[in-house]
Amino acid sequence: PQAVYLKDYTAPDYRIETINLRFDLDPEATTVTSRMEVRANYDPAEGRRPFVLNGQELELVSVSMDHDPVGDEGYEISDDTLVIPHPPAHFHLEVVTRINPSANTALEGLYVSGGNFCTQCEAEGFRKITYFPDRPDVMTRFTTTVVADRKEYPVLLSNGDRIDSGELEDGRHYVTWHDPSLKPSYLFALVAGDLACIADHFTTMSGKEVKLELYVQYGNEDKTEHAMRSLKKAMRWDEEVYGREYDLNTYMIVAVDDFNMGAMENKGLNIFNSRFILAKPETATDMDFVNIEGVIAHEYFHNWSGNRVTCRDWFQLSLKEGFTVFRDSQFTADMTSPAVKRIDDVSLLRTRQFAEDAGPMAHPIRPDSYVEINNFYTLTIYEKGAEVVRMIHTLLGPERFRKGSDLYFKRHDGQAVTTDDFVRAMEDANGVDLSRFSHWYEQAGTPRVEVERAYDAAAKQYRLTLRQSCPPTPGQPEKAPCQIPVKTALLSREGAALPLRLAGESQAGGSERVLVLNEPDQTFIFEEIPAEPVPSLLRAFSAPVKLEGGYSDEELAFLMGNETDDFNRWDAGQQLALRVIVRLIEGAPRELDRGLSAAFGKILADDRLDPALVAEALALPPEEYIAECMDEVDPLAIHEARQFVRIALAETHHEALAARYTALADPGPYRVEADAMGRRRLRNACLAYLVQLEGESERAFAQYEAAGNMTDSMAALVALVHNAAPRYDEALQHFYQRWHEDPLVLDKWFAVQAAAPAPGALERVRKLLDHPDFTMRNPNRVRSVIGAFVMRNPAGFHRDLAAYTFLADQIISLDRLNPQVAARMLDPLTRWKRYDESRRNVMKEELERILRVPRISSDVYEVVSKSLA
Ligand code: HT7
Ligand code: ZN
Repeated sequence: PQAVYLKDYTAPDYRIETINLRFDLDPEATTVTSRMEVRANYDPAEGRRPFVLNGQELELVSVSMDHDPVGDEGYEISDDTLVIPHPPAHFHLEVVTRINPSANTALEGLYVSGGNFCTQCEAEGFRKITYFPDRPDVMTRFTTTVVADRKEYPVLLSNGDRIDSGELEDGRHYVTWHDPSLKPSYLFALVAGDLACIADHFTTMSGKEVKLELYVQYGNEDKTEHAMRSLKKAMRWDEEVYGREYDLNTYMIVAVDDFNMGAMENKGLNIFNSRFILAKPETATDMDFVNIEGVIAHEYFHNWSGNRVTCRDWFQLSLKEGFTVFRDSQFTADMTSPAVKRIDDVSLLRTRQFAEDAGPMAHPIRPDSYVEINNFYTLTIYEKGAEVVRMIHTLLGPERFRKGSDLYFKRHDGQAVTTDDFVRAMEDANGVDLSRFSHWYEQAGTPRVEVERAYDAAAKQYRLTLRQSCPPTPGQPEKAPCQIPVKTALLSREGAALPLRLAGESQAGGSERVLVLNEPDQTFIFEEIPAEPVPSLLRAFSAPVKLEGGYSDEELAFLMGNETDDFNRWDAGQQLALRVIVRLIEGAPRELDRGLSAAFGKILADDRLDPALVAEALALPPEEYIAECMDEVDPLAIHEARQFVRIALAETHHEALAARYTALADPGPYRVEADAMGRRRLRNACLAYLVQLEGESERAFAQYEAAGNMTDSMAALVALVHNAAPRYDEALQHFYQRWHEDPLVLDKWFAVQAAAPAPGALERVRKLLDHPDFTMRNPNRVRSVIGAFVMRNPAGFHRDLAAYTFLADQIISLDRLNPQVAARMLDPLTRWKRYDESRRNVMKEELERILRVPRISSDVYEVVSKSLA
């Protein structure tokens, strides 16, 4: 496989003015007729250039140009292109191809899911449907006719407006769609099937009526209310916060069971993994409800950040994904709790994105090269990309950021642009210079910021020296300093945020400042500080960096009790707990740290605090985050030390945990509102501690039996299964009997078992793979068993070296069916250098074995070869 480089980008040689597509649908042999009007995008006087169309796994039936058939001598065909060597400057081209959607197990292009046809074209799936210059800067207007058997496929959908429909012979019918917007091929979509439609409507800010249609399999209609409500909330929010209005007459969403990722923002016809649509209290947890709202919003927001303004090439992926994740995180913060949302986002970033940035696949948010673009839908592109947009927001403030986004959308509407264009719009709208910011786009790796503090009592001066560095990453041995906004306050020993006056300023300006670090090191001097303060740094995690604040345990305890920034208060607790666990791993005596225990007790008892935040504060850092902070990772030692602290906290605070658990019982009807969810979250956090104690498992079993919603039911089941508590098997069996016909709930049943850390995990997972309900063809099921085991169960997975061989075997089998999902499962093996010698050797051998497999996909090849380099 060959790498593609950003430096080789050139504008397309041909524009497609219009495309007319006709699909004669048949599961085994679908015929696709494509008619394009094509025009040279270069000066034809300089000589003719070949017209190159991408195509993969297509059976070519015929080619005609300007209505005349073209014989084999008139074109060149390879495994992935069709080339017309000397076309005129303007012509019409008809290409007829045949494809087999039911054999498409990779779920890219046109495939069959649950008996229905659907498409997935991002990033390069359109080339598996027909020959086309399949790149995001070739934008055109699509008219699509879908023809299929009326009985089997009564619903025929594509992008835009329905402009024609009718009956054909042999029981077939057709619908023609015209999309008035200019769009790249990756936003094309088609759906055909027998689906229930839930209809609603939305009046936009200018008074336009938009039809909203949600398509699901019959029987699931009662699980769509939350998705529809979320869509309307997202549409309103985007009008209010970004001034963005929906442009088409209809917004359609289709839920499918077999989907490689979460959802896809196809213009006017989103296709979703059913996991991010279907929910009712009996089948979905609070987390599912919140995620559904977030994903619906994310895809909706893409209508502007992604569709109306799209990416010039796939190196610019973070242009749409980073910005859209930032927008959806603002939305979720507004709909739920800003502090909880920030904590959840930063936890994800620090546990998973930081690891990616320190591993063999590390890449900048605007990569320089890739072998397989599907491997670049990463936490770096999405989450770090969103953090970079957030830093621009922090530097400019909300009003100036909005001016920048208005200019960006106005200037580039209908265009395919770059991340530089985004930053330039922010600069031009506000007359600021963000040129130092470009390193965030160009450099991989997580910067470190070290803090040195000094207080001069005589001069009443406080000096903060911030020193930045960034470790080398593959292909980038040296790093330039980044522009890092460090939101800062100084807290007096009484806990008050002091007024801040920097040296050179005539008067104090507020009690919180964004210090902008541009150089390798910089000193900030604060005047008139009456006594040595405790600095509150990087508030709300104002930059995606590793901060080394040099805090003592006492200072961390002080911050836990006195910080006014919710995120930093939570983080002080995490840092203290992390330190305690690391000391235990390093051999400290097995005693519960008194400071940590006291802080835990204080937070648990404080019923004035938001219960959701209390639940966050009681949680110990995840094992993956602890691993991130260690030089050599010993997953079992991490698990044991963390378990020791969990059990000791439960024993010490048994009564308080039980009292809080009882007091939080919710007698009212189930509500999906932030306050009710927060109460359930805290109650279930208490249960998770309690169930570890002798005699407490009955409490979890009783909750399991009494639960009237999936949140409580699942929390009890996890508590029982992950502690191998008495009667856990009974609960599992009951759960299976009750839910085995609901695929999304059955995924939870598989996942809870695959993520159980107790010895014997590998054998249990092998059995799960033999279960009649397991299938490699459904990505959700693969993620719920293999994914949960290898990515959410570090102790279970790393206990037995044979698990590495097991994972390699699964990847090899899965790669034949679905390379995209197979490549994602490789993640834990790519970290082989972080472990002790015996683990390292076996992981490396398994990676080498994968590489020797004949005809391995480019997806798996890229990840394995980079991790062995
Ligand atoms: N933009 C979408 C990405 C996506 C995707 C990418 C590769 C293969 C399959 C895929 N399904 C969806 C989703 C999003 O970020 O909104
Ligand atoms: Zn997205």
